Amino acid sequence: MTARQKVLILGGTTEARRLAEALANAPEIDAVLSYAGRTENPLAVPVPWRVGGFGGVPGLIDYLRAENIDRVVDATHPFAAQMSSNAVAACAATGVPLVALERAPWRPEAGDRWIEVDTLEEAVVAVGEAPRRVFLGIGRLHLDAFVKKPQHHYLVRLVDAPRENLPLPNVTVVVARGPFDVDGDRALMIAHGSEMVVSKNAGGTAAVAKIIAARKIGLPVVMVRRPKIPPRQTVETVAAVLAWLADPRSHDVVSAGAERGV
Ligand code: 3Y8
Ligand code: NAP
Repeated sequence: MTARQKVLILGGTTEARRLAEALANAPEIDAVLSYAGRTENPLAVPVPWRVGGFGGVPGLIDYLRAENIDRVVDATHPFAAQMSSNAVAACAATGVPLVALERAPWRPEAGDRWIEVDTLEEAVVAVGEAPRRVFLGIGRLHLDAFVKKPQHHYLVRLVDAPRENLPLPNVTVVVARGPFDVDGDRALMIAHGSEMVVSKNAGGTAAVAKIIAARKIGLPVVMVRRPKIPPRQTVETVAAVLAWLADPRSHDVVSAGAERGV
């Protein structure tokens, strides 16, 4: 009879929600899912959830100890690099085993016209100088990067309606929460005369529609590569997380990781 395990899921993605759904009925596990509080009404999940930052690495260490967390699953988005980095540091400091649930990046396929860049600042340059109609599928948090290119018309998709005017003079806002579908994104881009798409390489299925739609229409895509994240054990499926949670040896993954010097 193994003791009950308390599992912290760092969430905010489709995979995190699916993991929460899988753990809701797991007999030996008490899961809690954590949101940053970026959106007004995060989707409910069938396990207890919390909203808001922890207060950096020290705050996360305090939370892990105060809540007697036995395992951490980092199921955040590949661009949530600060959260993921904090999780590596806090789990190393407390000895709490950590695994990341992360989807593979998208790779260009036949017919794709990708312009790959390392940062959003490089994406702004890649859009070019001649006025264009650009679909910005990158959310709200990094729109400011495009203020220096007011000559373009931007189609911007947000999870929540903006509370104040966006900093872009020529902008059309679409309020929608994914997952998205190819026909819907294709129709959206055609309706707005989009000539280019800007996207993060999120991977997974819920945001890929705009990439496939751009391929079908023949639009170029400025694709932002993922930020670097410190090394940690990573899996790509909910099933692999369940196997990791069930494996008593993964209790010492932190020490094993330390031995390997990762
Ligand atoms: C708050 C939780 C689920 C999770 C759904 C996934 C899929 C749909 C696609 C486009 C791209 C974008 C954005 C996107 C997608 C899923 C997933 C994903 C991209 C929610 C959610 C939270 C967030 C935060 C939000 C960011 C923004 C990014 C919009 C919930 C809906 C662009 C990323 O307005 C804001 O402040 C939005 C902020 C971080 C990126 C940015 O920089 O603006 N996600 N998105 C999480 C929290 O508080 O911890 O509200 O329910 C989750 C999802 N968004 O349950 O199925 O798994 O990736 N999210 C990107 O990929 O580029 C939209 O429009 O094509
Ligand atoms: P980030 O830049 O890596 O994190 C910034 C700070 O936000 C973190 O240091 C932490 O604050 C807090 N935070 C982030 N994720 C959190 C979580 N799940 N629970 C509690 N606090 C969290 O993160 P981000 O890119 O803004 O992403 C925020 C959330 O949106 C995450 O849940 C992520 O999974 C989700 N999301 C992001 C994207 C994206 O494109 N970035 C896409 C889809 C979903 P403290 O230091 O105070 O702990």
